[in-house]
Amino acid sequence: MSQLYDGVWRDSPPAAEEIGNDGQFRRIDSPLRDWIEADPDAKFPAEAGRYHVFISWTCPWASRVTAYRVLKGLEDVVGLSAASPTIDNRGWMFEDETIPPFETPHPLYRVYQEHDPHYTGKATVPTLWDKKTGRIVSNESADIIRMLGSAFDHITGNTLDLYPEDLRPEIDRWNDIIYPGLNNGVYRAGFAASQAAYERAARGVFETLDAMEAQLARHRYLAGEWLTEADWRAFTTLVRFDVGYHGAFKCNLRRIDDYPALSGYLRELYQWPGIAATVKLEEIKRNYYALTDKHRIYPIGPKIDLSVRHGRDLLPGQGIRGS
Ligand SMILES: N[C@@H](CCC(=O)N[C@@H](CS)C(=O)NCC(=O)O)C(=O)O
Repeated sequence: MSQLYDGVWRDSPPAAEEIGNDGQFRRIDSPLRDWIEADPDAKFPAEAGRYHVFISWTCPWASRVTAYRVLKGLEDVVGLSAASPTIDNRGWMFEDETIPPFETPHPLYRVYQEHDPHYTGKATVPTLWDKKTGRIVSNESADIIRMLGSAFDHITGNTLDLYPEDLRPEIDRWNDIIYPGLNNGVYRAGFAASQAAYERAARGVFETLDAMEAQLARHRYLAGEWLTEADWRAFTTLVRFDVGYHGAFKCNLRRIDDYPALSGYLRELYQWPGIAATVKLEEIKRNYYALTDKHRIYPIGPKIDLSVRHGRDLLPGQGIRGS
């Protein structure tokens, strides 16, 4: 993968840390981890119109952020630029609306160069940018959704709580299962460079889906009766599964559509007000096959209709706390 070396963008083979001798894919930790806070004296205080997020509609990590932007009513508060669907050796490209000081079109790495002219590392979506200081606040989606989840509440008046204090142990427990087993598990299967590494990762994906199915057959949401962060972190991988990971990443023991509870749950989340507009299934499919098919050919199917009735209202559940 290409990346910046001392501020210069270079084509390079995958970083040695990403594919080990054992053929296993290991995701590199996000290096930029600052925080937006409600406190006006914070280093990055929450302010309407100050922050901007660079995303790709195809990326499951960036989609956590686009989902939260909708759920928390932040569309007019935090700006957004969406990359062109596929990534090439320039990295993600922004060819439509973007913001000063960036020219149109510009690659994502320009944002990292602006942040630090000597930056070394990858340029990944989502990237949360502070227009006022010209700095990147964070490029870690797990942190960004926590910030969007509460830091702007006094500005928007939206007090929906996706990480309620009393449910945190249960949410954290599911996040700790779903991140390695599913969110990153599909990537460890798809980017594996040995048969053994692929099989271990792909089998782990289905063990995780089986555990989720067992929970969701009895409970409306992962943490019980309330829809929380754990569900949205699961959602962005589940919604990509049948069109992308099942074929392009060879996670093909079963489809989500084959799981009665998981498929209804996926449809409920997809049908949540505003969420469907953040899911671009055709772009997602093309991007995953562009990553894995040497001719960049993507399949004509599967046919998916996520607008069908989900039937989850038969289980006890109360939506998002605070609604
Ligand atoms: N840990 C990061 C991962 C982000 C990430 O890997 N994004 C991918 C797209 S799905 C990317 O931008 N990759 C570009 C690259 O690896 O050069 C997060 O959750 O925010």
